[in-house]
Amino acid sequence: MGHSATWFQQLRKLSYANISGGLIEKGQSRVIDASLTLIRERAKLKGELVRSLGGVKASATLLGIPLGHNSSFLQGPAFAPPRIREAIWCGSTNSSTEEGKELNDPRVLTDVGDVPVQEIRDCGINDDKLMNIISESVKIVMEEETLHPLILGGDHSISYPVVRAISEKLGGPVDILHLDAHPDIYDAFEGNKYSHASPFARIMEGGHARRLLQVGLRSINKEGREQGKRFGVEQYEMRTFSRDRQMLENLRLGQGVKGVYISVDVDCLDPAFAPGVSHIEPGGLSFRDVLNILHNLQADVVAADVVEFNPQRDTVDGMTAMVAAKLVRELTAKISK
Ligand SMILES: [Mn+2]
Repeated sequence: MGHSATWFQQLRKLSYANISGGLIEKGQSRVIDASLTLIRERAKLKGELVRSLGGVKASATLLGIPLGHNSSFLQGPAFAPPRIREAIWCGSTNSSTEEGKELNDPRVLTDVGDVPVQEIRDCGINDDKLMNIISESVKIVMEEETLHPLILGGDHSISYPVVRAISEKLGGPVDILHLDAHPDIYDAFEGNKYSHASPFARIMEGGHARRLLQVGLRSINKEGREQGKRFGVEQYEMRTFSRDRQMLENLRLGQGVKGVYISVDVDCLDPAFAPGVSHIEPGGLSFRDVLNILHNLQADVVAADVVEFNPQRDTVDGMTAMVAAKLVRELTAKISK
């Protein structure tokens, strides 16, 4: 990333020298078109494959968004998608989900690759545009009606353009189940409205969610609680989890809206279960707590994300990669129909 910053500085110097803005913009749009074209063609192919196999309403479709620069602390989540894919298909376990869905069946799980975030940024494209490209990529996947996005983050900033795309494409708000140590609802963080600490402020302002349930919270300050009240967020903190458990393990969501979106920040888990995250916050959920919440959730889950896995902080045997991969596997079971 230091490399692209340097390259962009060079580009700017050059553009001050003699290159017209128009020339650079034209080049940027060609790169954007190429990026979207690859996702579109892969989505078409996977959509055709799933249709030809028949009998499917929804296949979970992996779309990686290797973006880490909106993190306030470490940027490692940019490197997560390939590590998660590797762990999903790792030979140490079989390809069946806990409730018996077969992941190697494309009617259950398919993949359209990554949004080439670094390549796009390397061309000097700013975050306003990048967020639109992410939204556009999600909508392209959804053009194939049987393909339902399952997003591999990336830091949590990606949830805003993803949820925006989903609610725009479906034509109304969704309910969101958000598992996280943090509410990520700052109006802006260190001046960045796209910060990974702010996506849910953008989502709620935009009217993209009706209900937002936050579960696993244990690092929340005055602004986090005030913003929560302001947007009518249902915030469940770890300090009262033993009291809330029964209810949270029997949720029913999404009636009267376009569906349910699940956003899982890996740091919702206690660091004993998932050490490979940027913000280590003790006192979190167990992996089984999370699975109980997901398995028992009654909802039409239309899409989901798994974010904030930081491979640069993982153990040498990639334990958190396996944790993130199992979250993806069990979310696949939830999405596919
Ligand atoms: Mn978090």
